[in-house]
Amino acid sequence: MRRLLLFLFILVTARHCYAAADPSALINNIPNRTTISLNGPWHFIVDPYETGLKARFYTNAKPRDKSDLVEYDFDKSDVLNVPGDWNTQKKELFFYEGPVWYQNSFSYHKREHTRVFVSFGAANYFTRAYLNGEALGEHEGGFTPFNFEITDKIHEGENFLVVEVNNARRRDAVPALNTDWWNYGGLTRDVVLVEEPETFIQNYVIQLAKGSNQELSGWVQLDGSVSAQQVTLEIPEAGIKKTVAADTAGRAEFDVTAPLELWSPVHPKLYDVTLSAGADKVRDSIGFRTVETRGTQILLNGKPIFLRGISMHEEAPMRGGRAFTQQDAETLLGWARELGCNFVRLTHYPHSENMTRLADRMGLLVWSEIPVYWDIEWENPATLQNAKNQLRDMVARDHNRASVILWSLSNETPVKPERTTFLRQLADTARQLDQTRLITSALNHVDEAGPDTRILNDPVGEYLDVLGLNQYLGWYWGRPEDADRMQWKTAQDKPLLMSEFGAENPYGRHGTPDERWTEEYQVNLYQHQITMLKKIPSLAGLSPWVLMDFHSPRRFLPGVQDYYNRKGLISNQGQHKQAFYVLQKYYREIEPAK
Ligand code: GCB
Repeated sequence: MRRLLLFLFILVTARHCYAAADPSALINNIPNRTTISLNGPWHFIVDPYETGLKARFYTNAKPRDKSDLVEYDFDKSDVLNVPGDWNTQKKELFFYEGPVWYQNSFSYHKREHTRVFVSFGAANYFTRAYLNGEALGEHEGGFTPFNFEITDKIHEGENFLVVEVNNARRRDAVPALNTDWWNYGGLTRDVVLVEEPETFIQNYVIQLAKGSNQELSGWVQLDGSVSAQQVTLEIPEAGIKKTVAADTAGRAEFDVTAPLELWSPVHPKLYDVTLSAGADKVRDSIGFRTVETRGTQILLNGKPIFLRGISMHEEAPMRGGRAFTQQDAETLLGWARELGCNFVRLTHYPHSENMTRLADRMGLLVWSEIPVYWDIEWENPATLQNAKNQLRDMVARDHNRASVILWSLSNETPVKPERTTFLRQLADTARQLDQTRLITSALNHVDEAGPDTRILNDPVGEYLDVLGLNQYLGWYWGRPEDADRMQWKTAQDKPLLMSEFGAENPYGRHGTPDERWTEEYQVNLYQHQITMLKKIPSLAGLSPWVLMDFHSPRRFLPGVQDYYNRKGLISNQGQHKQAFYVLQKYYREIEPAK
């Protein structure tokens, strides 16, 4: 409770002067908690001039009498569906960037000895939340979950939440002003009330200890006044039942040894895990596996694994807009499976928890990334703190997912000392938060060493376990055929993932292999890239760009792009382009026999 109050205090008082990294206040594993959904239609007011704060929209005022002046009325305002971005729900909001105020009334029946929180799966980008006119707090970052305690503010009977969500781009934000994806605004993931006992399990990690395939090691963090209590871990199928005492800060640590069936893409074994402490009990489905590197190899459960991957945005197949449903996750990851993947790169920000949980069940390995994208304010301490917070909460949500093997710190950031210092600090933070996963970044700083040799040479590689390389040979430079002769080296002797390459064309647009914007060009490029990739000794996998066409504000070509980046192997309507089958064939060839 004290930690939560401290966190809220910092959020409320200091949007731009964060203190040192605070522990995450996140309640994890929301899908398995006692929750009441607040999803559904919410009234909204578009507020381009930010009038709402001064006009105190959060009070949801009504005129007291017929002479009273109130210049807004949520009840008479239109509705948006939550979850969902506003851009694809209302035509007139497609290009809108700025504040939108949401309001939702709900009734609640109070229960004794129960604490109540409101949890947001994500809201893009900056959020201020109020319950019954009282401020709950603020949150920055468009893709990480957050929660506020409302125990003392929630009323018996009728209540109203007002939430301002502002997706205005800012120079000091993460990401900053420029991205190649649509800036979908809004309450883009589930909003729920969470009910917890007075002292409850706020978060926990139960994973294999680094370097061991039998020893489970982890911690449980309690929140509440009776912090020093017993915590029991049960994994019945593995014969594990262990009780340990939490310390006065509510932290309990576990070390248990048991023979375990290890999780892997070919055997995505999940165990039912239960944690109990006093009146609280939390269940989860957790897989156990090890991941490490040896020289230029990635080892899963001690054995080298080649990552047959694909990059993807969190964009909804068919209907468009931000993806959030279980069906969206099933379609996207189902396509990855059809392609022959054992790995997905979830770019360029943490995707919804549906995705990582489904990846756990399907046996897909995951690269999960924070939106430190292109150029941001490397020298701004608030920007660094913001990136750290997003990293912290990405980890806090998904540190029990066996599928997640890579935390990515950034994508295509320009090489300069202040950026390298920034990323080094993020790498340190990632290692403090999680010693069991690998750290990576998608890099693109390449030196020429002769006409046909390129060296990935980025000082940030020193701080990573795995090097990601985005290279657009045959699209942004050179011709697809140049790939046949190209040799790739890396400044650091570490596993290399070709994290992006690709070519752009709408589904069904045909021409010769040298004609840009055609399926044939994309096929040609994939064929030559694959020839090249096969010759890179340190290659540990690839995740070409990209699974499905996605909306981008930087792609203008009429009749070809129409505000879509069309580098998808699948169109946004689900049509498979010919290059899909080129990559599928390669993946089938290299898939080890089961
Ligand atoms: C990149 C970026 C990705 C872009 C892609 C492109 O290098 O990482 O976000 O969408 O190139 O299509 O240019």
